[in-house]
Amino acid sequence: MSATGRDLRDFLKVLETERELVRVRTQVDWNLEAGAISRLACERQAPAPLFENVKDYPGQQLAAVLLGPGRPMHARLALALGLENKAASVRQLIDQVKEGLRQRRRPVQVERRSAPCKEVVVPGAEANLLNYPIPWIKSVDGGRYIGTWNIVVVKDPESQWVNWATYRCMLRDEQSFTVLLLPDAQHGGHIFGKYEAAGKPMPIALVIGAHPAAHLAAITSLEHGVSEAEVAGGYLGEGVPLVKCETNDLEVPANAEMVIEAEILPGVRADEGPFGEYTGHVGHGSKAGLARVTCVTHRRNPIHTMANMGKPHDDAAIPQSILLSAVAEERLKRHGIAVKAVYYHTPQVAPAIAVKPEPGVHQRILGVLLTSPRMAQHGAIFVDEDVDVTDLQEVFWAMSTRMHAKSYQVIDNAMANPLNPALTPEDRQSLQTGFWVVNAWLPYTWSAEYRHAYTQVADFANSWPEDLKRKVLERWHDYGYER
Ligand SMILES: Cc1cc2nc3c(=O)[nH]c(=O)nc-3n(C[C@H](O)[C@H](O)[C@H](O)COP(=O)(O)O)c2cc1C
Ligand SMILES: [Mn+2]
Repeated sequence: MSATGRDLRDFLKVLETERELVRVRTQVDWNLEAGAISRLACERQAPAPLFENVKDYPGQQLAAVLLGPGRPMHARLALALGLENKAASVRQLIDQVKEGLRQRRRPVQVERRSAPCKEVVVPGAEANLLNYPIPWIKSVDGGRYIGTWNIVVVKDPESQWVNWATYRCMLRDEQSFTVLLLPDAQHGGHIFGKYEAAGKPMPIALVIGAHPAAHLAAITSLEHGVSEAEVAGGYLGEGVPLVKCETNDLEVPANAEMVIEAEILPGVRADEGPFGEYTGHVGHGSKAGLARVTCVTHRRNPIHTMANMGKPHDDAAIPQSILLSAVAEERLKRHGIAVKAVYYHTPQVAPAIAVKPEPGVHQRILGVLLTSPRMAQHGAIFVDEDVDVTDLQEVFWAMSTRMHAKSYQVIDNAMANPLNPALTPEDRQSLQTGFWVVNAWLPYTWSAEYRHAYTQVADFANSWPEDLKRKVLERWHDYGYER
């Protein structure tokens, strides 16, 4: 068994031991209060709250911002990935994710009688989603959000490939909720298009409260055909137990806290949003697919979960920055491009990329990023290999000192992400926008003499002979320094 255990409850114990979880015993209202507390917890890098006493819902709990900003920032993500050191560096986290992506493991099928998520089975006709402490997170949101830290499971009717992803889901009434499906950018939306063209409902399973390894797989940007269940096994270090649904042939993590089986109706759209988003701005409302519940199964005294996105940082940005960086490094490597490192300070938006400047290399990288959904939606920042892209201060230093005004580029007609707050009214019409490229690297065409005269870095590493540096490092504490 991995260090973080097999289910959400094991993980909560790990968080508690590591002082990254607070049990909130005071009664808290699901209506805005839980949202306000968990947002402030993100902004203060305070532990994740586990609301044990939710108004109107005795016996049920609500866990918020499980992988949100901790101390240090990525502490809870490090623990979710099975690392013992919660102070693991961003670089170590990206490498751990890459290891999980390489070491995928097949899921293990389990019988329904040994699946904790089936302890209570509520048939569709009796299901009432208002029986669960679904939070209204922010005042600006369009409703109560049943799915923010969830896994939406769907099957491609053509290839039978199963996709897991996290798509926000808003409660509509006792037996229905909306699912935000975007046909161009998501697998879920693309697959739904196939059901809808055939006039058929799309069966889905909305999974709440699985082990974080499963949620991490669901939010990793993977290509069509890759099994997120196997990637979850890679992150967990062992095959994830799956069990069949009651009313469709999908499979779900057997030890999840709750599974809502439903179908998304063809040709039907309902109001969805607005919703406070990972860009730190509120995503506008639109029309979304409508899911009708066919069955609810859950553990006794289920623990519900919620994310709380907002102005950095939040529990979407923390995991997704690391996951996307790992995926981008792997994908660029597969295209034969030797980048030193990629890091997303805000996921999906504008990666910082360290690469040795060579003729054409930046264009080749842009070619890959711009044709991979979610890889780069606003822009890209290129720096030299000596810059640590995970350190915002270094990236900003490179931008401020090495970028020539004339090297700034704009690429026209890039795909627009509707959540981009900088889109003009015209961009929103055409769903196209400009893509900016910051070239914060020094031209490789300059001679060695010119570089030596004007571009030497003045820091500890570059300004003294090796033997003197070694001596200073060895004697550091002798000088009276404690750190
Ligand atoms: C907390 C959280 C909420 C998310 N909500 C959405 C969402 O509502 N819609 C969406 O398209 N992506 C959302 N994402 C991002 C996707 O889950 C992620 O990009 C995933 O890899 C998409 O999978 P897909 O490629 O199978 O569509 C969310 C991510 C997180 C961490
Ligand atoms: Mn996918």
